[in-house]
Amino acid sequence: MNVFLKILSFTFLTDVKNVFSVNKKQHGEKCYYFSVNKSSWNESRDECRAKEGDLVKIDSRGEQSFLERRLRAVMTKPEDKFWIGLTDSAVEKTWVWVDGSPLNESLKFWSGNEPDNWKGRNGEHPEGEDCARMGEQGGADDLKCWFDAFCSDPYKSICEKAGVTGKPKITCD
Ligand SMILES: [Ca+2]
Ligand SMILES: [Ca+2]
Repeated sequence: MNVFLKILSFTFLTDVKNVFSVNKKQHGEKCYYFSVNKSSWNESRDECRAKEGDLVKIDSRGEQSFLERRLRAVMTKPEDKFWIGLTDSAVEKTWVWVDGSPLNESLKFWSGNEPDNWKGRNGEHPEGEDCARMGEQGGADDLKCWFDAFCSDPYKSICEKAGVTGKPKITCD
């Protein structure tokens, strides 16, 4: 219960002078930007890096819980899911985060039968699904709301960057 209360007490920053503040949320020492631009996974990543961040890497159950809850509030329909910084495009079935670290087996939140590396209804995507997106508008069972998808498809995305430690609290520049 304490964990839940902490997650619910995040700060909403309303400084409109920089781009991370418009749609950003602060959790722990990280800042998040929920981009409403729809683009491929690679383009989404470029967009995050242009903001001096990267696609989000999920390091804890608390972080997954925070993001899952936040997405419920911003998703406009069931398929309105968001790219995260996880891909198996280099080696099929080997999922790695954007910082190069492997997916921790005890910290994965795939939905149902995902990842299924679907190749399309008529096999029109022989490369399969190699990028991860997340979100369940109605809430996810046990936080499990990751789905692999075609990297070239346009979706919204979650960028993350480190907060700036200062007094009295961490801010998102
Ligand atoms: Ca795959
Ligand atoms: Ca899939």
